[in-house]
Amino acid sequence: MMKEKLQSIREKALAQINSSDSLEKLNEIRVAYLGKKGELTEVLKGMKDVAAEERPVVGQLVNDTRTAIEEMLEATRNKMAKKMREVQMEREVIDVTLPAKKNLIGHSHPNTVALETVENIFVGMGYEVVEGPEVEYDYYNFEALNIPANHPAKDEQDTFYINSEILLRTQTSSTQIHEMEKGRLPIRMIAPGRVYRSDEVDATHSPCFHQVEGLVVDKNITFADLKGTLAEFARELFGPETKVKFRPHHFPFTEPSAEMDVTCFKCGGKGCRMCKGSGWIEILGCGMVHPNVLRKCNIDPEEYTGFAFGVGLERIALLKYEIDDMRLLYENDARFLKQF
Ligand code: 2NM
Repeated sequence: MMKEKLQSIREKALAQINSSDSLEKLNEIRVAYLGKKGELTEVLKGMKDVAAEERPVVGQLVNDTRTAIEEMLEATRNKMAKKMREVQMEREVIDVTLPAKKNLIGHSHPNTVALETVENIFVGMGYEVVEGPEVEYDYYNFEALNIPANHPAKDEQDTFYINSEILLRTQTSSTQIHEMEKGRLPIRMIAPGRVYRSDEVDATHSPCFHQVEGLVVDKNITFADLKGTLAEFARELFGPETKVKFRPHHFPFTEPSAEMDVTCFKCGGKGCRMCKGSGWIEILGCGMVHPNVLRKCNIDPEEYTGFAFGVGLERIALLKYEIDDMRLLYENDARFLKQF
């Protein structure tokens, strides 16, 4: 009776283990047969009803059954774990022959490219690149540049004031005053950087833009040096065929002053859409440093003379890359920027 019962338990358990498909299922089977209230445990509890002489044989049989079920559970558990590992490995396999994802690398902003071009031209002519503060004293931005207290450029309408003495610089010439004040002569420098003016945003204006201003101070510097230098700059920037012309102009910090035009690099001077039919494109302002400016910096205008110029960086970038709206430079739309 007992033997048959054990035999049937054993067969039932092994059949269930064989057809189980998960570790949870195996555990359920273990509990159902070997647990505290499991079938085999119940059999063990009934041992007291077995005749004393049969007990060792039945006891042995119970133990054998238990061992058989445990071994089968263990083997099946191992088989399942192995199978799961294999499935996992298969899923995680990396195909090293697939093409790699491209790293997206950015590139320089058109303003940066234009700045580096301008810097390289002047560094090639022996100039130093000097940067100065964007927040300036009124003195360095206006007073020392021969712009008197009642000058319209100082109007609150045009200038961002921090207080009555401190403002956001409207030009980088302030950096050149700092440099002249140091008293180290001669000077050959360019001062690139951000400048601020209270302008409405449109296709050619922004309240914050960039300038590169140049300054040379030495003995015997004449307007001929200015012309030769800026003509060479124009040729290097726009091509060797480029011609320049100077139109009289007024700046408070230079005398005489001029604006320089270059022959249109698109039509060569014949007149086109780029130069609005004139053949010329205005490119920079320049002049001989005003004696008052030199004197304010403790430089004797009888001994030293100098020339200076200022270019708008955005203007160069817009021209060189034929961009028709300055706002595009600041919107940071990658679809636009990646064209340059
Ligand atoms: C310009 C045009 C003409 C200029 C003058 C000076 C300084 F500091 F020497 F006085 N720096 N830059 C200057 C002259 C700037 O920008 C259109």
